Amino acid sequence: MEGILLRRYGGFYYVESEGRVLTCRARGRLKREGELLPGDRVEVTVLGPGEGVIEGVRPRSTLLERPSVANVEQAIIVFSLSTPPPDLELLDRLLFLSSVKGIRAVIVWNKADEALKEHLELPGLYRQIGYQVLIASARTGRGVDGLQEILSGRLSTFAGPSGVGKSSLLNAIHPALNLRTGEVSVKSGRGRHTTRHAELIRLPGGGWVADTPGFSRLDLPSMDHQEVAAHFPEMEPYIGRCRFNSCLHRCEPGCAVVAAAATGEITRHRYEHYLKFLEEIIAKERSY
Ligand SMILES: Nc1nc2c(ncn2[C@@H]2O[C@H](COP(=O)(O)OP(=O)(O)OP(=O)(O)O)[C@@H](O)[C@H]2O)c(=O)[nH]1
Ligand SMILES: [Mg+2]
Ligand SMILES: [Zn+2]
Repeated sequence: MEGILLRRYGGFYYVESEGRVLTCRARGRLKREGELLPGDRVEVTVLGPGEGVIEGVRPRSTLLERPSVANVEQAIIVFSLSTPPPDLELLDRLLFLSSVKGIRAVIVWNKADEALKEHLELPGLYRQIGYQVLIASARTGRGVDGLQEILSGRLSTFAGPSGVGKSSLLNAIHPALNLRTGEVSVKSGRGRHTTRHAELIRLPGGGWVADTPGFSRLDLPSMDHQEVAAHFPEMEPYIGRCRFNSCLHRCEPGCAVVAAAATGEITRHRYEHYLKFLEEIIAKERSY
């Protein structure tokens, strides 16, 4: 039988198959670290009522690390319009990584109920670049129906810093989940890392979502540095209009991207993050 691995706990694997959850063991090499991850499509032999054994795993369409989830189609990237204040470099890293991995990204701006004025232009700014953007509040319920619709029928993962309200949003969609949520520390303004491991949750409207622990650092993947610009959608109209074909849009003469960043057609912080990511990826290439 076919199933989807929801989570691993102790030596057991919880697999959803034909509408019920089986408690499974895994055979041989599948027990090794990293062989089976939440989101994996697995083959199961049923042994008894509610019990089975995992015999094999299908090749993955996508793989995310930290936290590890297989076959993710869509990343729900959550940031707060109040506390913790949005770390735009982390947001741009998440958008970049999703693009490189071929995973659709949706940005959710949460805590709209207490949004600070200085963050109010952010949703519009990212929408204009072409990202799908949702304004939400787990507290008032704003945007929750829209989020539910986006999650429906797909395998998604939540991502974002600690304390932005990822678990709270999931609880708002499906109160029976009763996920643990935590206070944002008054002292540091950061979340307290309430969610500790990744697991897949089956949504009542169909689809699965991984609630994940918040994080504040994200490494970029190894890739060809010539490809970096292709993952900044707002640069697309300018690429090809530079004087040199091999232009990296740093300080080359006749660069259309540099010109657009100077006039503000390309947002300053986005362009700065492009430069930073480019340097990081070049440094990675050199270290091989
Ligand atoms: N005002 C307001 N507070 C919210 C909202 N959503 C969540 N919170 C609060 O923010 C705090 C953190 O929420 P969590 O849901 O635990 O955040 P998380 O992103 O899951 O954090 P980690 O599990 O640590 O990664 C809690 O005190 C929530 O009550 C919201 O829309 N508005
Ligand atoms: Mg959480
Ligand atoms: Zn250029």
